[in-house]
Amino acid sequence: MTEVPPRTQVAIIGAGPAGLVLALLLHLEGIECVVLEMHDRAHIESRVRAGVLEQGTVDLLCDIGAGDRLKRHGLVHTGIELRFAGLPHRISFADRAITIYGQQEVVKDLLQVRGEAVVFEAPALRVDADAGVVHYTVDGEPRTLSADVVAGCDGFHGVSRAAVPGGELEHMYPIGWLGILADVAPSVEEVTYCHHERGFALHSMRSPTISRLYLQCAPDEDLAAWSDDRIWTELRTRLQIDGWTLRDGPILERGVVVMHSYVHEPMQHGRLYLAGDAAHIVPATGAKGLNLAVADARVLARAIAHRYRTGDESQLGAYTHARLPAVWRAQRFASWMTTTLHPDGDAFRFRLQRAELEYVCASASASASLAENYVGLRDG
Ligand code: FAS
Ligand code: PHB
Repeated sequence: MTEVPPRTQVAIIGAGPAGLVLALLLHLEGIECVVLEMHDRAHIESRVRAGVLEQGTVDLLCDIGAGDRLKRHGLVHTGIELRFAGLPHRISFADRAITIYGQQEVVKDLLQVRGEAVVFEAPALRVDADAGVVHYTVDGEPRTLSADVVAGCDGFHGVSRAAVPGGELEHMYPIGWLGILADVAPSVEEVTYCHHERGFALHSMRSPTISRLYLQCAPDEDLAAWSDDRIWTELRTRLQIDGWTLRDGPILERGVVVMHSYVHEPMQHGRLYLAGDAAHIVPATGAKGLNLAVADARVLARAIAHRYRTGDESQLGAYTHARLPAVWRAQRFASWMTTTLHPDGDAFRFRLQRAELEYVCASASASASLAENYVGLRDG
């Protein structure tokens, strides 16, 4: 978008999955919106993040016309693997599935369909939630954008959350993930979570030729201390089972993320509504972050459309109430996955984790519960 109007119906801060899905849903309802994104297009299309899409997320992206490439290239999985004590254990999703498809591909697809609503390199500086005004800059020039509704979809490090007074519920895990994207065919069929004496490891993928792998490390791990050899050796050691080999290859991208749980209550104030990581962070072990962001956008879009169709603001008023149960369900599951799969050096807790994993793999109801939470509860 070149010329930014001083006023619109809905101002959206952030062109991540939450902001872009909201923009497209509002467009399909004939509601005007402007998306302010601080980075340029190339940056947000190259950012490696999530990779696991729940069926509800896939269905929504397809329904709004951003699912063609996802349907062609997404890897549909009907289970995951848990590995511990040198043995593999498959958790079946029965008649349900997840789809492996890179978050940056989702962002590319959404920009393909609704990129014209986005103003790039337009960082928001401050939000006046009562007045519905966003203060931002373009080429360093201060500007304002007024709107009936402001959607704060600017992630955990954005400016929107600061404009919503309320409670910050948080838990920092003493756990980091050293993640790599590698130019090598995956060595596993399905996403594989591994509990090992030396620490957690995860083997995921992005395509039949690109692998995504993670190693448990310290939250402040020094990436420079990890040569490619050391990374592959540690992955091989932790993931090893008989009759299986981990293929290695050139590392395309690497980074360290901290395992963190966070919920901002309420998720709204005045004309400002928070969606996605701006309102909540779940540790990536549960693969829920992207899916929660898209589900927030769906509920917020429905409430905004109802307001414009009927003049009734009650659904907007109940937005936080509508979203928090799903947010806490995801927090519960992601916290369970994180505390069960990451050894912390304590021998007793390690045996408890093993007993938990053995129970889940031996009990039909426990593994069904894991599967149900992993693929996403039907009313996510
Ligand atoms: P995002 O952070 O994606 O988008 C926010 C946007 O706002 C960004 O484009 C940012 O540039 C912009 N912005 C920020 N401040 C701004 C300002 N002041 N003005 C204008 N724009 C501003 N989730 C999963 O479900 N599965 C996974 O496998 C998974 N892996 C992850 C791996 C990593 C390394 C990380 C960091 C996260 C991972 N997540 C995963 C979680 C992740 O996917 C987030 O939940 C998801 O990006 C949330 O989407 P949004 O809320 O749209 O926020
Ligand atoms: C990923 O593919 O990046 C991925 C998969 C599962 C997770 C987290 C990340 O739990």
